[in-house]
Amino acid sequence: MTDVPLADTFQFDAQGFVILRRVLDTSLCSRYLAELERLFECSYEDAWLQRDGVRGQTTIQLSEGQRRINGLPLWTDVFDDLISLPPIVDRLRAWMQHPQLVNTWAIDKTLGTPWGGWHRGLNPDDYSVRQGKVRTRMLNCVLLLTDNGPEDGCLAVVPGAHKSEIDLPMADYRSRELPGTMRVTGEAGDVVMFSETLLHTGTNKTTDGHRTNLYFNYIDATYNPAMRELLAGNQGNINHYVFPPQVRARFNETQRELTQWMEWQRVAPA
Ligand SMILES: O=C(O)CCC(=O)C(=O)O
Repeated sequence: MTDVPLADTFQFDAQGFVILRRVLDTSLCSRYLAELERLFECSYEDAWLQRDGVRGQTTIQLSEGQRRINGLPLWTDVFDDLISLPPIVDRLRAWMQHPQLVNTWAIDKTLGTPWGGWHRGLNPDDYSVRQGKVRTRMLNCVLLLTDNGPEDGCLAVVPGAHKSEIDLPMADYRSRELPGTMRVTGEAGDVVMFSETLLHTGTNKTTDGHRTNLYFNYIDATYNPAMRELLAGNQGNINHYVFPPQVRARFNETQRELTQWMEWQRVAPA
């Protein structure tokens, strides 16, 4: 583990996010894109979701032009290295008490994808700084596999709103920018790390081609992911959060450490 530059910690605290440039090279991005294309073409039985009203399917058509797949390491080992990339892991450990991976997913957008809804994974009281030490109880790492230009359906945030407790009438801001919105743009290979207490959304895509990102989302070990999803009415999600022992067996030490909570989950045999 190397020391995270103080400037990064300052920026993460001030804005609620940082952008790490050129973390993945072009050939890696192409490899990941090809693997995602293969995974999007597969079918998933999701038999455990047949109960009425249980949400959390593996693949979801989010809207016209927009696909999502959840639980990536359940279906392939191609993305495993992303759990232990040093620049990401160093910052997770600097800005969280005890980071543990929960959900992993990919979103692919094409022309016509509409705006998403503004949201945050946790409330601002789950973000704090004490004696110079940042603690966010959920931190999302977005890996850009294609360029994310301002019209490509990029992520949008309100810098600093990870601490904001002022409630706006959100219905007035459907499919449009909140005051102070910033479009988070970058090139293929860049990584955005943001506190999930930050207000964020995905913007609409008005350009040709694909905008494809990976999301590796971490929570603090003191947080119970099963109860979080149960209370939110998304209890099916937990099934793609937990990797069975045969998946974790191929992990290196860092990857195992960052998924340690899964050892204590009882899962059905694959
Ligand atoms: O990149 C995007 O389109 C937004 C993704 C997002 O906010 C989410 O998956 O929760």
